[in-house]
Amino acid sequence: MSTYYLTTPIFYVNGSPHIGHAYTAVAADVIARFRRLQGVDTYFLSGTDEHGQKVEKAAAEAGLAPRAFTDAVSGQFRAMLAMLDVSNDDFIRTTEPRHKAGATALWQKLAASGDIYPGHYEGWYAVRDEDFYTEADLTTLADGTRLAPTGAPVEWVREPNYLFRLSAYADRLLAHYEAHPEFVGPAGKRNEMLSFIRGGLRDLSVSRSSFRWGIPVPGDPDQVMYVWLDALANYITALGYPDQTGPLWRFWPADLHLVGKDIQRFHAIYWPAFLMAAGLPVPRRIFAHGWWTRDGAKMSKSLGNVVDPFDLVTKYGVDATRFFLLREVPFGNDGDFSHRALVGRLNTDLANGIGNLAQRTLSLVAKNCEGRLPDAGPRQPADTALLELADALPTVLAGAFERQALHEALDEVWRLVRAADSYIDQMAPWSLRRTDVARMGHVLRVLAEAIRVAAVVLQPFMPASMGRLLDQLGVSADARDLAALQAPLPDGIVLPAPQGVFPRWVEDAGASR
Ligand code: ME8
Repeated sequence: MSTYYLTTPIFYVNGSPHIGHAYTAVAADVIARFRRLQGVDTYFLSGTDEHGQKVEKAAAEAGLAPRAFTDAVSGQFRAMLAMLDVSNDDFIRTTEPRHKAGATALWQKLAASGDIYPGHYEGWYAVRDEDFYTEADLTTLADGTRLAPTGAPVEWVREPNYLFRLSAYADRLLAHYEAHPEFVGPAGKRNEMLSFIRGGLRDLSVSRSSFRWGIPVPGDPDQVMYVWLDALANYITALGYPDQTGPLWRFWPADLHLVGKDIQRFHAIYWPAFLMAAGLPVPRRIFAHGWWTRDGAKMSKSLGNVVDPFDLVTKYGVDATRFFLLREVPFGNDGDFSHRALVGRLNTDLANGIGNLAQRTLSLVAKNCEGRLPDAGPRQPADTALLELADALPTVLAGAFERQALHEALDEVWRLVRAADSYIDQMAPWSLRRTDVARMGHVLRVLAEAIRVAAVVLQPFMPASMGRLLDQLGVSADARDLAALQAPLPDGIVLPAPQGVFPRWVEDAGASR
């Protein structure tokens, strides 16, 4: 059986979860759920990144010991995943003994191969990014403040520490990029990574000695590991590294690291170089999604305009939130969050789209067919056209998922929804009731089959609502994967009374039920 291992980035616990974290997590969840629907043996990892100067500083500002602080904030991320219906198989914390042991083993392996050596670092560092910068990267404000390209303030760091021989891996990285054009996506990001490598890789400082909140460097108690080496290791420590004989190791190398565009370089350059140095296979693909702004402006704590995922779910519901995040923006591009845009999607695509289509069809079945699913009849060309569109959907979506084109997958489903809408209008089963009852039944059956396909393939995006829709279509819980679509719905089954799946959003009243 084929395997599929995918990961979210592990979230920094310096602050509460926001829409960006929800986005990464929901997108990864949709991909994981689609693989499971395909019958693939899937493993989906998320977790929290808890060490480093940024987190230590946030704990101090909160007046808490780092451990108590990270326990609390890590709990918020776990709660966010549960609230969003994210189906991760494991949740790793970098403060757990299993992770510390694995990261220590990775360090020892890199040291033993001669790729980590003692030296010292002198240069600019941005705590907010946990990243090093050169003079050429910086801009200087009128008051003399120096800023990284990300807008993060930098400080001058000068300390003895250990370096990783990144420079020695440039050629191997380039060869890998050459041999695996799919290694980094989207394509623009691949070019960016290639020019970074071609621009020359300098050895990377992989330890810090000016603070204590980290994993101690083996054999040197004055140093802690650089938080990115510590954090990236989570993808293998969660599988049991250094033990390569355990039950989870079959999932390595990862099929997909899903990341935000700001952290692509750590994943697409440093991480594969660490793995090459450790003699391990590198991940198959690293895909970067874009960033969300709010009402056109960058979100920041100081502007007080950060979108809180808990608020979104309370206000709009889990599935409308999940759907909006993936429908609104081509995956890989930046997007803008606004109440208006979300309500637009909720009403147009969900309430008036698939929700209305299902409600119209199922209430006609309830009223005119004694609540029983009608039998399939002889097919007319319009029936065949609609069912062909539906039957092709799983394969078309599989192709889109292969490229993480989640927006394309949704476009395709909505093509079917629109086609089914036109079909019901043209066939007018409400009139057939008076002229040709048998044909009315056949038309409703075609619609039920088409809606079933849409609901099955939409489960990864909106698990709970599509579950309810499949209940109403009489699809048993064990017949909801892609393979089950090969068989038609059973004739004559009694369907439960139809109930609207997506209430329309009415301003001021919220969602009307
Ligand atoms: O980077 N829009 O953690 P993090 C979209 N600990 N995505 C956003 C976003 C926004 N406005 N803001 C943040 C880290 N993200 C590291 C990862 S992995 C070994 C270590 C995304 O909590 C961001 O791009 O700062 C990243 O993918 C994720 O949220 C976690 O960010």
